[in-house]
Amino acid sequence: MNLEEFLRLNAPEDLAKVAIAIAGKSITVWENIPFKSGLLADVNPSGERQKAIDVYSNDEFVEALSETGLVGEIASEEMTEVVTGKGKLSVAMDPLDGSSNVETNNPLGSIFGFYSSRMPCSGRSLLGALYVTYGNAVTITLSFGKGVHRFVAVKKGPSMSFELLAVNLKIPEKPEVYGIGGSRKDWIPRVRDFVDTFESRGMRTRYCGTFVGDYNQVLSRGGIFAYPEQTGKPQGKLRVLFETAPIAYINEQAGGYSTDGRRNILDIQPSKLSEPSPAYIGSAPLLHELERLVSSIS
Ligand code: AFP
Repeated sequence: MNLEEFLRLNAPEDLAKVAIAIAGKSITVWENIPFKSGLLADVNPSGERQKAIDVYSNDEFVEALSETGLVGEIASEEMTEVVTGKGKLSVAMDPLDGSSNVETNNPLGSIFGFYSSRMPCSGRSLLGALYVTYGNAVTITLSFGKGVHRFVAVKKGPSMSFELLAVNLKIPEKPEVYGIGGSRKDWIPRVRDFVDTFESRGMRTRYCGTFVGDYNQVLSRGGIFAYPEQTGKPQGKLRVLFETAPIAYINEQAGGYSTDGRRNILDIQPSKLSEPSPAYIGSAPLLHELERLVSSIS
């Protein structure tokens, strides 16, 4: 079954159309990474001036979303203001997550949250979320409130099709991997102490430096991805609206839990579009334990 067929049966029509538009455009973005990122600085098939890959992917997804006619607001990590349209949906995106990994060919990603309210708003307004990973294959992982499902891009004739890879993904409760961003010396002491217990629990470190690449392996293997509160950087790095709330939504649909250390990430009400927050995301038992520990700071 492909993405279109699956969504026709399992998602509201407007969200299905928007997700299909994103899927199509993700292939264009992926195909253009070597050209638009400067990897092949001399080779630019369209002959246009080299654009930063972030700006390029932002413009491509804005175009795809706008063309659906279903979107009222688009907010992006790459834009200071929302782009408005005539539709009802609000879409927040990180069009190219992990772009500093282009040179090393680590996985990259794109993240989308579909909100029912005007932005900024909390994750409780999410109607669904989707992320693309550009790794050894291009995959889409999504949820529209009825479980988490994954699709993989395959060539079918002259074009690409997203075929169903897995339904109802569940994050294992037993934690196996951990990836923590930022600098260890700057993590707040309670986080550092908690992370120090991981090896003795049989967990192994895994970190690629792209949020969705790192989250993807936590979803498959169980464990935690975090970008913690740090001394001198109490809000961490990742943005609530574009990044952590959409992934927290998917993680919750997969049976996991996500916290900023004190409350569910989905309950954070950002006051501006690009507001960051500390983020700890993963297997429910481990994440509840972390929240108890961090929130007990007097
Ligand atoms: P870039 O898009 O600038 O590469 O940042 C990626 C990111 O926002 C997120 O994808 C990673 O989890 C996080 O940064 C990694 O940050 P550190 O390099 O500070 O660990």
